[in-house]
Amino acid sequence: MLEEIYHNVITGDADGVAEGVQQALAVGHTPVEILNQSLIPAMTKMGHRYEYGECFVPEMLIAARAMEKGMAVLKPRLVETNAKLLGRVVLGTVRGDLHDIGKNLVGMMLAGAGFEVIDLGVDVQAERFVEAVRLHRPDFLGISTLLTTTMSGISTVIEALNKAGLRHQVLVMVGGAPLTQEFANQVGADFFAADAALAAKQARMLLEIG
Ligand code: B1M
Repeated sequence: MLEEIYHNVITGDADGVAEGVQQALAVGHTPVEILNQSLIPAMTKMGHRYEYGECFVPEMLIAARAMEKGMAVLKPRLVETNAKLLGRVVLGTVRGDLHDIGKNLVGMMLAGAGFEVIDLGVDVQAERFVEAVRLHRPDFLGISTLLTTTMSGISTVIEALNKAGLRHQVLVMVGGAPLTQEFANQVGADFFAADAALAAKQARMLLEIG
């Protein structure tokens, strides 16, 4: 069943993915199993195909839409929580970058861990991040990027926060495939999370230890 979902993401059969996810949940697979054993590996496979010239942007886009349809079914299960709100996170993908599947997943996991999530979307200018921090006074600012060409956008956001005198007010969390802890240190972020589950776990831990 998980293999069929994997296959349907790759071929871009969005309805097949949504149905497959529903069926997998019905027979007792956990949302995290479905993510880690079918949806994410399928997108990783698409990335490799693209890298080797075996598929092109339209195929990636169609696969991404199929994955999003599966994630929409999973979302209520991932965010199910009885916990009262732990804190607030403002989240977005940096300017010039339109990738949002990973960021959305991070948002779902944070919401599931008990955070209020304010999602600014994709292609977010530094000024919008700053304004959102000023307005919402979040505990965390989460910045995502998937492209090596937009990584420097993260330091632009951090510099803008510094300039606005807001840097001390918020913990900056960064993530996305090309990033590392070393990069996070270099640009003056507070922490790097390698995946959505770790992002939620680390954010929770940091708030708990104050
Ligand atoms: Co794009 N793309 N893409 N793409 N795409 C990559 C990233 C790429 C690695 C593919 C490749 O070459 N193998 C490559 C980047 C190369 C590089 O920079 N070195 C690439 C490229 C080149 C491009 C274009 C430039 C292609 C073109 O037009 N010529 C273009 C750029 C457009 C733009 O952004 N301006 C482009 C476009 C697209 C689509 C629109 C077709 C589509 C995006 C659809 C969407 O997001 N709505 C797309 C896709 C789907 C991909 C791949 C195949 C899959 C990305 C994904 O969703 N992965 C990707 C290849 C790959 O990653 N293997 C690729 C699944 C997702 C769950 O993982 O996003 O890594 P990920 O998120 C993880 C972690 O990184 C982490 O947690 C998530 C879940 O565990 N994480 C965080 C992410 N954000 C975080 C934030 C945090 C913490 C953790 O805290 C705030």
